[in-house]
Amino acid sequence: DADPKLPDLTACDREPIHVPGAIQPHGLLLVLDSDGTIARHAGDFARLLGVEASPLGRPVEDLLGAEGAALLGGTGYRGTFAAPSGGRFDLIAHDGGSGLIVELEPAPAAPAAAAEALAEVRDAVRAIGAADTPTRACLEAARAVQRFSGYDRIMVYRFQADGAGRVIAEALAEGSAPLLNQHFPASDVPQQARALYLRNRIRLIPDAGYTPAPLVGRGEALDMSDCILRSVSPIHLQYLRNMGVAASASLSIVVDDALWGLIACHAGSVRTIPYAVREMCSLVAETLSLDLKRRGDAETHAQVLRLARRREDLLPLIAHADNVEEGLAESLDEIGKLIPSDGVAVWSDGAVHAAGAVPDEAALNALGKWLLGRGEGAAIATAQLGGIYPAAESFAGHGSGLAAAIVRRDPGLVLMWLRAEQVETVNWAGNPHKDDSSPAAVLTPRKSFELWRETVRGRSLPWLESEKESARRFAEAVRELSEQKQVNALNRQL
Ligand code: BLA
Repeated sequence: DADPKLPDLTACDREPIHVPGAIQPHGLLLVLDSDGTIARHAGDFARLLGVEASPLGRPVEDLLGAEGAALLGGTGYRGTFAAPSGGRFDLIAHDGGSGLIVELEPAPAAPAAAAEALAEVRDAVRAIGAADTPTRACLEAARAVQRFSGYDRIMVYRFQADGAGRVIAEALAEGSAPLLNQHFPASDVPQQARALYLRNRIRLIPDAGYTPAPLVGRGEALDMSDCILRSVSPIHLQYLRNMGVAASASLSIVVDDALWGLIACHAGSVRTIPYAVREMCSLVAETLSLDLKRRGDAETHAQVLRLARRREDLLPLIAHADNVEEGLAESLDEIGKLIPSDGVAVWSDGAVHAAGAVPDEAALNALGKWLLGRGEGAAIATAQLGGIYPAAESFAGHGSGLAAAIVRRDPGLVLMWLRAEQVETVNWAGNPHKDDSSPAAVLTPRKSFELWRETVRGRSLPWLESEKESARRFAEAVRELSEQKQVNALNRQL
């Protein structure tokens, strides 16, 4: 049953976050008619622009002055201007369907010179490219974003196939609590938010304690998907406040048109990231995205070769034994290494040989019989064995995932690779939450972790295509060896 203290997680996926009808009040938003009059607006024009009267229906020059109005006439970043009130603003515009959407943000007093900014970005790009592992590349990206933004904790948050996420790299200011290696359930970043983050690749919440400024003026719900000032989900704001986070930003990492992860940034006090600095951070996120794509392709290729080499090294050992059953039993550790797994077992006509983290012998024996009796294909790979083989639920963490291949049916010979439950794997790596003394508020990483635990009960990490392929090929090679040995034995008898 659902925990009544938790928000309705299915409802989270339905919150229409692209039409909040309000902005964050650190900036101003205008929707202009085709003749340049103000059709809708949001924000405190009196405080930020010194304009007391309602902006509705007025020509945009009245508010922005000649210098500001001169920036209109195109989309994207249009530049910075001094408002009649004296304050400087960055102006960003985009086509909002029903009219031009213009966003104004207070501009920094002393922006960095272009040469300096470029040099900093170039250093980051080089460090990402030169990193020796993908995780290290993520760390370099996090460090660069930390230098540029001045935020306290920059995390690279990676999504798994099931939508859950994990912090895989982190750059921390002194005194900030680490969140490295923490896991979070898919519901922490709901569906529609992920879809939006593919389209609009940067979010900024300079003050998680803000009061939304409502959109004024008539019209259909305004789609704010591309607005940097978009007011964010109150549930997420509560989550941030519960974590002690006063300001947050995130950048999308997109690989092969899918949301691979986020660079998530936290600050302990209210803090904005001006437009030019956001652009620097975006370049880092884009560079990391391309770099991960390049590394991913190379890694898949290398993995296929590595698995093939291990198979080739192993087969002569098995060929050398009197029979393949004996050869397999003697090479259990090597067989285990053919595919990343926690345990391995060979079921041979009712006898079991196993190594690593595996269920007990009786359970393995029953599993081998069940595999032979299934009468389906010769290979199977599942990350949730309990879903098709209920007895797996008694394995207690061992063997939540199974990749198996039938070498021969009569007499039966079955190879099994087992993966532990993800929770179990995390426990082995050290539960990152055991020292967490944060208040037991509902929307916190700690509660998230518990939720994640529940969602991955009985599930292992998924099997990659290359891993399934490796299992199939190895079983095939063993079958050939076994047939060869039978032929040889017959020849000797003749
Ligand atoms: C959005 N949730 C987000 C975002 C992140 C997270 C990074 C993107 C918005 C941003 O830039 O701040 C989640 N942030 C995390 C996690 C960590 C972190 C896991 O720092 C870990 C270190 N969130 C919940 C629950 C719901 C929920 C239970 O935890 C719903 C019931 C909703 N999260 C939610 C919504 C958004 C969100 C609706 C979209 C916010 C928006 O863009 O309007």
